[in-house]
Amino acid sequence: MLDVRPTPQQLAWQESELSMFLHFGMNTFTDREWGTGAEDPSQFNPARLDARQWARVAREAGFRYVILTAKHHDGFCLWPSQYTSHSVRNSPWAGGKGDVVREFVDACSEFGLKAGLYVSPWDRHEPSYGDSGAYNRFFVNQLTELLTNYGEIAEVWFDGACGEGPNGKRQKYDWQAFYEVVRALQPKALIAICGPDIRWVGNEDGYAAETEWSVRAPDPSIHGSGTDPIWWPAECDVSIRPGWFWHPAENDKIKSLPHLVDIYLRSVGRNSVLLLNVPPNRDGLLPDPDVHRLREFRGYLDHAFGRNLAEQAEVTASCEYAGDSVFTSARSDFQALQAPMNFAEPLCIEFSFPSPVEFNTVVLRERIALGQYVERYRVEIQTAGGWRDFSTGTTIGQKKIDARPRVTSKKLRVVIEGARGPVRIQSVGVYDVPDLSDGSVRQK
Ligand code: FUL
Repeated sequence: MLDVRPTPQQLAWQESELSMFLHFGMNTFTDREWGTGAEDPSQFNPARLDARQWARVAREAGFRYVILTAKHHDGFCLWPSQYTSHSVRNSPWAGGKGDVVREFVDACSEFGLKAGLYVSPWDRHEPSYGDSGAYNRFFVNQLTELLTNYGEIAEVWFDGACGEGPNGKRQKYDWQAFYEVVRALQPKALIAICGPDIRWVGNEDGYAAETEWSVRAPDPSIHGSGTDPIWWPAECDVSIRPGWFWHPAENDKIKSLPHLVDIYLRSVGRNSVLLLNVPPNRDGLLPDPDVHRLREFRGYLDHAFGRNLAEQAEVTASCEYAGDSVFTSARSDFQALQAPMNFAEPLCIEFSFPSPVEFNTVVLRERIALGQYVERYRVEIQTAGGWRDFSTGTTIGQKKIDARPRVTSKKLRVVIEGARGPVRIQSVGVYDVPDLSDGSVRQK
């Protein structure tokens, strides 16, 4: 039997569901997505920069982790790194005395958010780039600054992009050295994407796959020589705008509420964390239209998932409960409902409502602190002609959301038909989620 479990940091991160990405830097001022590294630091001047506004907006919209691009591919550093002149120190902003990373981490801690940093190994400014040993030392030095001087950093996000060096040579990154410095200086930090703790979902549209395991085979280039399965959960990154950085021409191209909700359902609702990018503008502020959309998004989620209809139901299950307290305060929230391991009978949890209920969405959760096991399930409703499928699926994990056409039924059952080990269902949610086109969605 597989017994692979998340670390406490991975678990907290998966349960948080939503992370915010902040792409901000030289590109914000030059209207580019990838700077060349030849930009003049004097171009960086966010007149009204307010990291507290970023944090307030993130907090109010329900995000728990926020990740700032401390250095993007152009090599411009949002902190006054002592290893390069290509930084805020040589910009007019705050008279060259400013430090965006400092303002960012302070604002995160004030608003109870976990701070993460994106640090691009690809550096188009640094002359040593392409001279592998020298550049790897330079990068470790920069990481050391970031992981020593700013208090707790919860996530380090390594992008895999690796461009051509100025001398025509290709840089070979020393990933193991990068991981070692993170582990030594911030042992609790999650290392994401080109990292051992959080896996890139494989696209930049914000969509996970229907089947999404947090238990995976290790990647030798990241995890070394071991072959045993590891806990390596997925993150879905996507921008609220077409680009990652702010561009004036994209102010009216913000993703619609239905689009964002679809992304939520196909990321958070498929056992992944959604990392949504919201780029600050040239003032150094999150723009009004984006902030407005985030408020709509939060308002919709609160409204849609505010009332779990399963709580009114009588619940029976075909298996033993581990522990004597079956239900917590919410009747649909099970503490370790455990199925027999051999699946002589499938695990079945049945809900009987006092009268027929209308719903269109079912939310299943496994108790992933103890592992991820379900590999096939079926949600059924009772009709005059007998039981019929509401939805069928494969993996559940931290959260699986099945949104389907609205049905009316007096009974619903969740049947776990296949699993890799002991199944622990954390909770079942039954919701009647407002249709986004019918005008029933209101802002908070
Ligand atoms: C990519 C980068 O090249 C993009 O500019 C952006 O930062 C995205 C999140 O990762 O690989």
